[in-house]
Amino acid sequence: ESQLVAKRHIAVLAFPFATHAAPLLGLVQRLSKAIPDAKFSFFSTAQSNRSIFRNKGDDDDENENDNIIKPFDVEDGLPEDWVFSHARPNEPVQAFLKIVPGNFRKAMEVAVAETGRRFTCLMSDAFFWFAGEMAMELQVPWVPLWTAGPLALLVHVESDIIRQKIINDKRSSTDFLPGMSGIRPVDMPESILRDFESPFSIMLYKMGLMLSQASAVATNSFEELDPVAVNVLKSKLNNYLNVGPFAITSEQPPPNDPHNCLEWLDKQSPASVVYISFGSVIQPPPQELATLAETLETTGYPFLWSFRGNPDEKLPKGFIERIGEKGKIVPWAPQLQILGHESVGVFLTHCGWNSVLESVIGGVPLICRPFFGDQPLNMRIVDAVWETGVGVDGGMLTKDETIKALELILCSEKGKKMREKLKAQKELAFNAVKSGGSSDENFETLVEVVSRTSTS
Ligand code: U2F
Repeated sequence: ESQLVAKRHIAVLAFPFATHAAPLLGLVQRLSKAIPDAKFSFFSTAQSNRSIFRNKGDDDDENENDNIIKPFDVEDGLPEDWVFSHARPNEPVQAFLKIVPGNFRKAMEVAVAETGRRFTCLMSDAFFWFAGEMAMELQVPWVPLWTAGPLALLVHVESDIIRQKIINDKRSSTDFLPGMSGIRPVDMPESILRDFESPFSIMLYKMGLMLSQASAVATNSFEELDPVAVNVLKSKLNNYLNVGPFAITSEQPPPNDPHNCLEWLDKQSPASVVYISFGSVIQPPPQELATLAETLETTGYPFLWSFRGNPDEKLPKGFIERIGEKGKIVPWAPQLQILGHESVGVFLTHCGWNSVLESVIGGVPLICRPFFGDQPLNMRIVDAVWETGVGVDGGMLTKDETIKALELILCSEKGKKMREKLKAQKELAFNAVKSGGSSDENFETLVEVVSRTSTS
């Protein structure tokens, strides 16, 4: 046993849906370079592991890394003959949450047996509050990664008081909380004020309670982006560490551009193109897709659309033919490089946190059409606090509202101002990741916590 103790072995428990596992793996790759004697066992579903480990690239360096970061598949909880249905998109998440943490425990035993090393640290997606309990049992540090922004995290940490003041005392904003002035009930994730009972909401609630037990909480952001929320969280959590933005701290694989989006962008004028993406999972309802298509056709702005599902079936008849070279619709796009391309003038987004950060790095103003979770909050910060985009309140995009937002960003002085503000944020981001910057120093602390062993 004593022989096993000293060797670092870090378990990493990933949430295998949306853009969660890939940023966690990116962080683990950075850590593995900083802690060369550690082994990392990375636990996710077979499907998730296949997709994120394949995207890692395959030069020699990476192969060497494979011995150090080893993927282990955990059960996904779905019947063998299961097929995805757009009518029940949440099925995989629901099935998965039913079998945690047992599926993780099983795979973790395999990893310990295979490596001959017991775990010295437990990293996880912050969603997994039970990883905090597992770490306590093992008497090792728990280091969760929160993949969204600081304000969204603060909301979960404060969910009891928010529920009490807004639901019981009928307060109309969260001004009573430091770091949260100007946030309205409509901006809150549904799990806080409405949907209390779903397994997902319960998980988020328990996460909010458990995070104070973590040895460190990492976040994909940088302190200067939302200093007020960051400071409140620093006072509530041990080692609250903003170590991003990951888009510029992690090595990015070369752009994967089979549909030649970047070549198409080269042919467009500067700051003229509308880039549209609602992230990795969301498909707006049919009526809204039709309205958006009509709006693009009427206004005539060139557009690049990363489209989930089959556009021939989902978009109005004849739209694709009529648009011709004016628009490009692809199943997946190299978003980071697209947002960094000078032809892109505006990003119509669902406000997923990764997209919001990537728009800062690219300096592209946003039109925000949030759907769920942290997205309405992200919209509120972009629109009302940073003033780097336009929010769409009340759900669906209407034609008038979209035209107005496009004109404002693409053709008015206000749009120019937004770009200037984004330029300043971008500079702060690059300063944060430089040697001696806030994210760089926070990463050093993270390395220290993750490397702790019970003998050190
Ligand atoms: C969940 O977000 P999503 O995965 O739906 O969306 P984002 O956080 O915006 O991340 C999407 C990522 O996928 C990339 C894009 C982002 O890094 O660059 N991408 C791409 O490369 N090409 C494409 O055509 C489309 C996307 C959740 F829904 C959000 O509410 C959370 O904020 C988020 C983080 O926790 O996770």
